[in-house]
Amino acid sequence: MGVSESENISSAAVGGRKPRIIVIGMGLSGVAMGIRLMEAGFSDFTAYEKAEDLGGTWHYNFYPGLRCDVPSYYYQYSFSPSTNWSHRFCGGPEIKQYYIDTAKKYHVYERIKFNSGVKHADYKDGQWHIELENGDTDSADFLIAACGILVRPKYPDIPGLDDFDGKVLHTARWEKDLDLKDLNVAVIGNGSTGIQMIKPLTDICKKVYSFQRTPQWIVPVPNRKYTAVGKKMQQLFPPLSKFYYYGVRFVMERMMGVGVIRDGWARRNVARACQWNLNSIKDFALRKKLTPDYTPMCKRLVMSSEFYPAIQRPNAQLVTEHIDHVEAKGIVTEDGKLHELDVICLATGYYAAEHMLPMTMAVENGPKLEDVWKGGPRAYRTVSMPGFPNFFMVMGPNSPVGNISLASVAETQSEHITNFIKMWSDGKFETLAPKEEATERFNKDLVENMKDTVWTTGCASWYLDESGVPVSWPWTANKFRDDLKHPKLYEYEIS
Ligand code: N01
Repeated sequence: MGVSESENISSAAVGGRKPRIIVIGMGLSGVAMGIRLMEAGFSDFTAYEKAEDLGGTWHYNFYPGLRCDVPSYYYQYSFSPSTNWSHRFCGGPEIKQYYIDTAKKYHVYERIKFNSGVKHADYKDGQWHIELENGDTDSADFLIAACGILVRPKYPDIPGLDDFDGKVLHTARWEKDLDLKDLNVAVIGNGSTGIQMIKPLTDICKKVYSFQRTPQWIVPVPNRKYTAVGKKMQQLFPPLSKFYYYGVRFVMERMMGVGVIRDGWARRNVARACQWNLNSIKDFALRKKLTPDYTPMCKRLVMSSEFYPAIQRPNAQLVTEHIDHVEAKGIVTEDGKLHELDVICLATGYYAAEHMLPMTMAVENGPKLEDVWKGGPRAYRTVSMPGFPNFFMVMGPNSPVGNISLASVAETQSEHITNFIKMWSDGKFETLAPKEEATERFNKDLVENMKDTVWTTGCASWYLDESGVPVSWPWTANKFRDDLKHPKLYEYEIS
């Protein structure tokens, strides 16, 4: 992509009307959106970010062992590959720094207002008007929500949690400089987060208890360190890093991307790798406790070569008895046993279906967000909503969150949105929103196609909404890119 690194050059690319644009959220989705806007020459935008820095997930999370479970070469923008990744799966701070550096490189960073949570958005008199939590207001021709998915931490409803004498904290609300050395620590939850924490905690804690409600399938993926020579080669031959990007993308999309949407060799191979990994546990009783009774990838597949060795360390204990309650000294399981603790870590996940909430939205003489999403979030092709003119989402409902890298998803959606804004700039429309019947058709089709996906094969996971329908994409990555590249204009209300 030819994004100019100079604002003046990119501005020159625009010939028509100059839109005013508001972007909400500056995680990897918002940054991708900002870059695409800059590329198109739409530099009159402000990005509002409620945190004090950019990064979204990678800003809020800094628990021990935090790493991306997608290879870093694929968890970056295709147009701005890093030649400096330290590992195959890099840690949180390194990923956050990549997005900060990229936002700065493309002059997005200076358009961000931090500590600026948006409370409400109104569409009135042909414009979007927003109100911030601090009372400030702003208006624009286009409103783009890039508010993220795994944002709102889920706190478990465990009796007595407030009575605990020690510290209780959610992994997404970690404390800087928290010292867990020589302490007795519990991790409740064994999704990607809980499992990542066990090895680093066993390195320093006196005792680590992993409270498991449901076992997870775990695929082993050694986290290779990249050599200085390899990095130098990429710096000397920049096409090499693009080659790595597309190579990893090809493998991930053919393997995981296809495996989740239909049965076949990809799903079977992932299952074999998981079973082989599980068989590495020699203690039969422990292996049994760690054996899931559902198809691999039904829940988000956990990638780790460290968990099984770590949970077999002398200072680690897997607890499969269900938690009964918490009291001052620790956690009491249903067998009446008290596990004495200093710290309880809640790796209990997120409210994944709460896109944009708690922000409210309303259109004059039109819909309110809370009404249209009463039965769960719903969109047209993941990016727009009927009745909400000139409004778009990056990582909106049913984005392919379980299929492909979110960086790639954000790129595709940002480009789609920018193309519409270009049309506005060229005077091709004043307002645009998808038709209700097209949105209904899309969602019906989506639900129908979910039947073949692994997410509906019989497990509970954050992919499922309240009615049990996965909030992901039931088709291939190529179809996603193709659909968003070729919008069907007849499916939109255009004025
Ligand atoms: O959350 P989860 P997560 N009592 O919802 C358990 C991404 N991520 O934070 O399975 C006891 O997957 C719950 O048990 P069960 C990644 O996409 C990415 O781990 O419902 N246990 C489960 O074990 C991931 O999928 C990276 O029976 C309770 C766990 O808590 C997503 O974030 C790194 C409980 C929740 O698992 C979410 O992962 C980390 C209760 N009351 C995460 N309530 C990257 O590398 C819940 N649980 C990008």
